[in-house]
Amino acid sequence: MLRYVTTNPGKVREAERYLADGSVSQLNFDYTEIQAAELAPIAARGAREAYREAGEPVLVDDAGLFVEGIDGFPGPYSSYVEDTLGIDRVWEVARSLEDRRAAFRCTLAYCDGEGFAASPDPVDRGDRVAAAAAGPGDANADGVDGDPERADPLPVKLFEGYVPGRIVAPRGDGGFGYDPIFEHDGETFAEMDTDRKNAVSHRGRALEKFAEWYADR
Ligand code: ITT
Ligand code: NA
Repeated sequence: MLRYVTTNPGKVREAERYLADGSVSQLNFDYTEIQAAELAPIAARGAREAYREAGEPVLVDDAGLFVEGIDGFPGPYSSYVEDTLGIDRVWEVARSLEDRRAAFRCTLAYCDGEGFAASPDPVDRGDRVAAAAAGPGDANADGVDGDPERADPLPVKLFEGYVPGRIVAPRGDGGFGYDPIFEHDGETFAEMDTDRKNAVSHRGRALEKFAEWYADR
């Protein structure tokens, strides 16, 4: 059984749409979130820790909101900022910005204790072309320089998704987290139902790639 590692039931609801009925269940495990400028090393390290905890295949989901006009903040600190400032005050900060463009990013990290077939690029970065809001970085670098995690031999496979949008005054009551203040194509994510959000979202894009790989691995 694949375990979807998150404390956030909203993520699981979205993920279930991509994975066969009964093939995945939530592992409510709060893995250590290292400080890093990128989501990939955080997710990769979390996947190794979760796999060692669970002893069965795990998929870690690390996401963040990157606001262009404030250099990609809160990015990897999105969870902390939601808990401390809250989304209404994030909107208050953003409303004073000339440039309210933003992006959600999601990195999925899979670990099952086995190696993976060699591939030229272990991360599918297909939709990262417009990832300017997320800043530079190498998603393949699993761990930062000097990080002892880098030497961890447990293989992890990464999948990424990205969606552009802009920060707006809160609207809608669906979804979770920053959804009410993130508008894509005229609607906030909180105004969309799960299928509609999945069809365009960072998580949906990452899950689509994962599900395809997982089905014929
Ligand atoms: P886990 O780490 O246990 O999975 P979390 O909610 O803290 O739960 P993240 O660190 O990945 O997950 O999320 C960072 C923040 O971004 C957090 O405040 C989430 O509510 C928010 N977030 C993540 N995905 C989101 C989405 O699809 N829509 C809106 N907000 C999202
Ligand atoms: Na988190």
